[in-house]
Amino acid sequence: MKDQDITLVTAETLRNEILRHLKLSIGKDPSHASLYDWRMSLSLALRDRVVEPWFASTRKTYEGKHKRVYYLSMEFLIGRLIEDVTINLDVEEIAVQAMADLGQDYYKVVVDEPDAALGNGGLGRLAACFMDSLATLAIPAYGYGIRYEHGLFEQHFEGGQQTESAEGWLAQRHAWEFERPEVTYNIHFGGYVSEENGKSNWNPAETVLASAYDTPIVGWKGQWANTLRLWAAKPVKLFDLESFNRGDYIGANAPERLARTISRVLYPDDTTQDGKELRLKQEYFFTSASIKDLLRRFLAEGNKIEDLHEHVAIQLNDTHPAIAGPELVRLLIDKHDFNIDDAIEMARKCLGYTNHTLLPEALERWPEDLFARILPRHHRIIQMIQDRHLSATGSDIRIIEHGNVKMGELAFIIAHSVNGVSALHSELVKETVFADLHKAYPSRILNQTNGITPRRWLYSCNPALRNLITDTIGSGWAADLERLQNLNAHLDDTGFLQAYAAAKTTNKVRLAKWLKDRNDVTLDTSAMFDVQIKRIHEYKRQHLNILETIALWNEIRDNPTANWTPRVKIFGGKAAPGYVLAKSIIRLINDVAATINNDPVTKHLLQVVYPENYNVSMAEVLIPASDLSEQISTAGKEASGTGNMKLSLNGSPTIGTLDGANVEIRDHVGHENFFLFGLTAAEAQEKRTEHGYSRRAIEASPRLSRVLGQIGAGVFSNGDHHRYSDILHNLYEHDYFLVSCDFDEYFAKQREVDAVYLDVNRWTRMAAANTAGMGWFSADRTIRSYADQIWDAKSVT
Ligand code: Z16
Repeated sequence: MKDQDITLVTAETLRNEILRHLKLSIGKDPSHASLYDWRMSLSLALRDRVVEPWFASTRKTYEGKHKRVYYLSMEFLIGRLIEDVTINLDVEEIAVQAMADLGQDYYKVVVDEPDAALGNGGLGRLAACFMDSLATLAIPAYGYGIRYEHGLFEQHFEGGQQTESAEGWLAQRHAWEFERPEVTYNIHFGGYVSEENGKSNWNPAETVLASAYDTPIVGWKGQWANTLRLWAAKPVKLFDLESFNRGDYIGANAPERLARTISRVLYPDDTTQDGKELRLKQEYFFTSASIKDLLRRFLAEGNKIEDLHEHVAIQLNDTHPAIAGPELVRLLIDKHDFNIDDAIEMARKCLGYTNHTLLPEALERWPEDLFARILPRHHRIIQMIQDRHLSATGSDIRIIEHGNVKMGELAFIIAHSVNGVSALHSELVKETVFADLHKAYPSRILNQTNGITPRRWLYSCNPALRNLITDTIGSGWAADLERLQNLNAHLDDTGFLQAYAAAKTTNKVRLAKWLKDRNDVTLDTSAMFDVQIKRIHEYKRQHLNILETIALWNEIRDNPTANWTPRVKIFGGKAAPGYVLAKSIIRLINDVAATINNDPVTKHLLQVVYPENYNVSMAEVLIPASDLSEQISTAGKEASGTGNMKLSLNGSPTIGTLDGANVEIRDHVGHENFFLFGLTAAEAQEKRTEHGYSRRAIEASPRLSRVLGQIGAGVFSNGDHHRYSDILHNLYEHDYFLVSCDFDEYFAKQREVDAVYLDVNRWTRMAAANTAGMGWFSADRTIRSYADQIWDAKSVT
């Protein structure tokens, strides 16, 4: 690929473009412009520079009749875009200069942008990383999702407890999108199915409009741009004038209210599904609009419907869009005269399904009566898909069972490919949730280990390390991350290690300043920054971490003059609003922080900080500053993890279990550069069959018994003995996640971490070896693998 002229821009031209937008798009004079006005003007000027490569990409795709990938996802957790676009267009210095010439601080403008937080966690962020890599690899692709009015809730702590408030990213104009009022589809719900001359007719009861908003996603060096198309729900009829004329002013607004509810808010549960009607409507709403849209594009190009699979690959990001299968079958039958068998076969050739979890509470199932009421025609089509599956395979696995429509089984059966997201997870998919279907379709399950975009998660968020890497191995690594291996030749070079440590210190100082400004806490930047950032969940075991923190505190107090390694324990993450035990864990962390941070005996050695409202932009500050990455989930429960990859890439060795992608990270960075502890997935499963295992483990551990005793005695709750009885009860009586069983080994491994950290050279070498070994985890590698093995899609050169 050769660089296009379009990215050639000077500070002067960019400055003039910003001024033009300030005047003509925002309607402001420079002397009266607010920070918001400057941000809008800069964003619009940058967006202009994406439009040419965007058009060029569309044109090439069309002219070359290239296959397109359609990535269907309920969530796209993209975060901020100014820095992302600037870096991808390679104009950061120019942008800084242009803003300075206008008397503005570019970085102040960057952090004024609200995060686009249209996702809960890993699954949504993965979709965003994939969009970045698809554009970088010049694979023609569309992301399809929902334009939620409110993204993930904002988290606050009140007396240490999580409260939530609505997020409002669209309260301000979203500078990056193009509204497409002409691109709309009618989406139907409810009603009944009638039969006429052997044809089924869906007579829906309700209709809403899906209206498109496009955001261009530009790849590395501006060589290619794809589209993220998000659907907003609007009323078919804006306003009920009849009601209004009757004097019914509330009733007049009813159609509007009903429709807009559908794209109003992102469901805040990551791994539980609550079977609510609105959620099902959201899923069908965006899936149906997306399928109709891709069919329209395909036919508009003069293609024959029989060739659909040659031009279209549809990937289902979890089961949330699994209704795409029956919807495509329905449209092929009703609009294109396919018979049911050919329609199913065609749908299968187009569809792939990615599984992201084994947790039973996360597997989507809909009460059959609800499902049949909202989607009566699809209900019947699913029965037909099931009948054909049963007779073709002799399997007895049903999609509809015990009055439930099971979306995992539907997705598995209607797709030609099913993949897990790490090697271990994919094996467990074969052995557990889909064991029987795997027997019926033995070549269907593949592994595609997750990846992360190195542009956002190293190049952009960690300029100190970025510059050192480029100085050491040359440029070009950001789009060819395996080149980081060239750092291995420098791991015994003292000058390199000193520079590496200096880059880490720069990032720790940046974080310390950020926390000072935000929360007025002071960090000792020579202490080890020990970081656990992710959704709060029992399986991720933040409670294991905080229990170990208490045990360490005890031991420092017992022996305050020993050679302790100073640590700052940093937590970040949100709990689902309805997840009571997770919220209890949050409160415990905050309570422990309040006690420990005020202890004059230990405060210079141990500190706990938990900044509220963890999100993508907070991750961009925390990750480069981390020394130690906590990846301590119960083995067999974390499908992959991607934060584990970001931290290791940024020179933060892992303390972790053999779970998800940790297994592969350890293999890539070297076993000697990874702090392993804990039961394996198989041992964990075995342990659960031993009666009374948790109480026995607690009684066998004086250290853990002491900690649990303190919590029960109210040491961290002003003498309240009951505040944490839920957690304590859970640990003593069930402990499904085996906190008690892994505790001692975790504590011991942490002391090993302490010892290595005191040896600065050894630690820095380990950190640098992590960076050097992580190239394989680029999402570019992941996307190439999907393109080869699942989509049969090619880069356009
Ligand atoms: C999610 O983020 C994930 C799984 C899931 O069922 C629902 C949501 Cl919202 C996560 C997995 O927990 C994580 O291990 C994985 O890395 C990530 O999906 C991307 O695959």
